[in-house]
Amino acid sequence: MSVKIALAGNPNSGKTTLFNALTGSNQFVGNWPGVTVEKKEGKLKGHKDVVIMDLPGIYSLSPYTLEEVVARNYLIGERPDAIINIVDGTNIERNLYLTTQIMELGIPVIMAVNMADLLEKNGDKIHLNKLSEKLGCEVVSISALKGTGIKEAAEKAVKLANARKVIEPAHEFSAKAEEIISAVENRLTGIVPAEQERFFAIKLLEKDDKIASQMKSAPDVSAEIKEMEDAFDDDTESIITNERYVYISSIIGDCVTKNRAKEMSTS
Ligand code: BGO
Repeated sequence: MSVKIALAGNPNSGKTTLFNALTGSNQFVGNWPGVTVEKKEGKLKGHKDVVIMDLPGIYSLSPYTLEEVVARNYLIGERPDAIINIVDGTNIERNLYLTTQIMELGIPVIMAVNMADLLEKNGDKIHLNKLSEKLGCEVVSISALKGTGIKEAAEKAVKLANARKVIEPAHEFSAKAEEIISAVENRLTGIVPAEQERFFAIKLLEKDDKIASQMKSAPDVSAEIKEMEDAFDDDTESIITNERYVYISSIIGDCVTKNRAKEMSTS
């Protein structure tokens, strides 16, 4: 049986370099249906039955750009067997914003922290075990440019895809936000697969006007939106963005050690 692995990451994270290294000349390039966004897929080198789907480079799974809509429609609609989330290790804080959303999709994820060569040169350290523990997914260090770690990342992704193990996303927002998300999740039982409830609950709370078309039916969550906006005195989209940044800061604080000497000499 063939296995589908999606490659997702921010623009400039090294996604194209990794895709080329993983698939070689075995690539098919076209457009996503109805839009002029490039669609690239290829066979993983040495694995006739593993397809790597290169998603457009995105910063978020929000509905604001064509690329974001294409990427998330694919992830929700086609449900790849696993996702390789490539992040630029030299810019990890910014890249984690997308990661926290990818982790909510209920699809097995492996994180490939790219630019290992630059991190080493800069003397910066990312504590992979801690990061893995915090995020609830496997994390590997790679240099897409030098080719280091990429075989290991791909093999782990194939293993995850074949295991088809559903992952439980970390619930790390503030207690009040989690309480309201959970109330919306309960209303999605039977409407979306259990492992996708968090993703859809958050999108409904964010008043994402394109998400209803991805669901059998969308419950009215205006009462929960009002409860959240009253509790935090802000609009739900800003509240959730803020919750993500607070969560990301706690991850960075625990998992990244910057070379202070280098930072001081360049600031
Ligand atoms: C240029 N290490 C290093 N050092 N660089 C890397 C690595 C890595 O592991 N991986 C990727 N890059 P894309 P998206 C460039 O093109 O794959 C570099 O958008 C340049 N080009 O080589 O394109 C990669 O698909 C001139 O850099 O990313 C590329 O995600 C000067 O990161 C850039 C310097 O990679 C983005 C770099 C004309």
